[in-house]
Amino acid sequence: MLSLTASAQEDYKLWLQYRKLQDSELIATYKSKINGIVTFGNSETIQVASKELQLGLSGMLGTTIGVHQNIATENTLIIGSKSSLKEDILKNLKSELEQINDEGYIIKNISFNNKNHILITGKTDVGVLYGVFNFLRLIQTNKAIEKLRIVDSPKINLRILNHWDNLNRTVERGYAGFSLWNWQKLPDFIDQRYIDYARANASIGINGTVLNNVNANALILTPHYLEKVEALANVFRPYGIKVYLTARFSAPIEIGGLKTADPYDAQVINWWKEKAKEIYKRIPDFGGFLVKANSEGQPGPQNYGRNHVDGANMLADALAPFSGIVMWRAFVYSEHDADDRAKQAYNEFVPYDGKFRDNVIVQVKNGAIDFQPREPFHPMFGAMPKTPLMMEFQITQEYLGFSTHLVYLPKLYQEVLESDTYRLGKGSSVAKIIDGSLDHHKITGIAGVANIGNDINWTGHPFAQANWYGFGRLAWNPYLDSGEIAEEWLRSTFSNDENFVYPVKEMMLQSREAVVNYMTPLGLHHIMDTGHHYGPGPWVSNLSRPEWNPVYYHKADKNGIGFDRSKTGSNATGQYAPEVAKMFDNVATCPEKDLLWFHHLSWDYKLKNGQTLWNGMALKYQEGVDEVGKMASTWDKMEKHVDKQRFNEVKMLLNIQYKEAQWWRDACLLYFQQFSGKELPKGVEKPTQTLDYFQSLKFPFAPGNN
Ligand code: GCV
Repeated sequence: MLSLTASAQEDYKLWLQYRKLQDSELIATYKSKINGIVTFGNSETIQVASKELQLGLSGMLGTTIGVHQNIATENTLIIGSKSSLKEDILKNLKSELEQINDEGYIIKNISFNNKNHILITGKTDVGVLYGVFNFLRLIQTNKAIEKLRIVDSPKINLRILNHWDNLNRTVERGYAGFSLWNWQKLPDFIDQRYIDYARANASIGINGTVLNNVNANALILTPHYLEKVEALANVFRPYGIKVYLTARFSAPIEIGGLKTADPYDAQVINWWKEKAKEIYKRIPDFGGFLVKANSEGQPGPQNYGRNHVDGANMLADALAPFSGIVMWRAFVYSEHDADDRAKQAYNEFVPYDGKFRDNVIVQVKNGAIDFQPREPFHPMFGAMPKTPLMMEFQITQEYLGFSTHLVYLPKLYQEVLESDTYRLGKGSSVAKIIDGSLDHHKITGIAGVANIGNDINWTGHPFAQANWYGFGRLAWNPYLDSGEIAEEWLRSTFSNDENFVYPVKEMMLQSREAVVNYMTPLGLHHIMDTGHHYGPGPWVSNLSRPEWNPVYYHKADKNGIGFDRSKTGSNATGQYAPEVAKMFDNVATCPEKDLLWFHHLSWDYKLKNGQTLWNGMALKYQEGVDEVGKMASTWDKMEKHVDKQRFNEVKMLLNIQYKEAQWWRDACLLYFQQFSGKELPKGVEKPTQTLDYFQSLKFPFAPGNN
């Protein structure tokens, strides 16, 4: 019979391990500061906050930390929001309270009636909950709690996970098992997972979840499913998490019995209004709709000769009376448009700037193609000042080795967020666009395509948990450093031992560049195998849509390799601000990491290090393989710091990653060598197999590919 080992349960606990601290002196110090918990207010949110504190503190300090009825005792931890706290406690907090927004929090050592306490407060109970999780993180990461004055608020309003979960529980691009949502057992059966999911999300500040796939099924909007959605919304509410759904644009036909879904049709308009009413009756704080329309075969307003604005605004009007929002995706490209795919979303959306309703936010992927290991930032971020733009990152690793490869994604997120759009001159970073600080938008948002499934460890790879965690932390504050986030995560998830934390943090930070190097160095992109996107497939050229074929992207021939997007090519560079366009246009100033994204260059082109393009590219592939080798040897030294199960899991996965990095190197170099006609340079290992062998590999049941 299958039984869960203790360490498998550790996997399940994510970064909320709360295991007893190693350092007994530290425990004694913490204990001396925290005798008990005193709560003000009795909302469900305050109750879960108090429960979490009891669980966390008792676990980490190895003794029961209980709830006290009042603050007579010395050294309590006081939690409660502004509206429930005593006036004499509040009176010294004026300036801190002015600095936070509704979800913000304050953690402060205070003295009350001549006794010392730690206060966690905010303007709302959810703010308090965020403060509680932050306080627990201080203990988890062994920080001092003597002179606390933490005043913090999220910089982005909508911090949302997008689940690409289908109603049959398969997950599009999901590599961690089936969907968490057990639709058949809902609404009456509430899986403990739903609660733990909410705890984990709240602990990193995520405040929304889109439950179902953007390739949507209209049935989610029928009463049968809405009842189940309502049950989930009830579970998530105390944790500050709102539920959103994807809306299939043709739902009025499919489940409404109408003949059309034309956004100008009065019956259609009315159908959506009634649908919104019905949803809000069940879920008064329903967040709104996420829509993929006229993209990859999904229905949309263009089916009726209307445009994105018509479609989005119609839905926005239906939701507006209830304060709901529409997240309208800009991931569009068409097989009928001969222009460079990278330009199409911009071409289609930028003319609509300023035309969307106030409760519409346009959701834009981080790059103009599709969640590649590296893409320059999407030009739309610098081009629609009158429209709130929401970032869409992918947390699940569709193009980055599924849940088999260790790739620490916050490094990628940070690179994008820091990119300068130059929209208002130097210093107009993508982060400033999406947090609204540059254009003062009312709604601001960031979405991450979830990497979560019903695997015991949630994310398939123990280190993929860090990507969920890091997404949440950057959603809260897009200016955080990915290295600091990695450190926090390691300390909370595994150990505070610095002999573990520092080398493993280094390994995580290196992992993103490693995957770029062994898959798509120097700006190459979208050369993954067809459909499932697992493994290399630079040779694929037989798909019905040209822009689905890797050959469309690398354009390798005997003269060279790369996509000319400069002004002499597709002029995608022209979609950026002049300063940025100029930098990308000129091969001498274009960062080498983006070289072949923007330029088609001869095999003999000289790189900055003096190598020819062919040699430099081959060496990059080798570097990627070597980096994975180093990651594996770093991990091998960590055995004494990690429980057996997680140690072995990661070890096995790194071994697979090493083999697959070699596979990538060999398959790509053998394929491109046909065009370059050149030998592999010294330092690049001999291929492990022939090109024919690599081309013969098929993966008919690769996960995530519906
Ligand atoms: C949900 C890519 C993925 C699709 C995904 C699409 C999207 O094309 O391969 O699985 O569909 O992006 O983001 O809509």
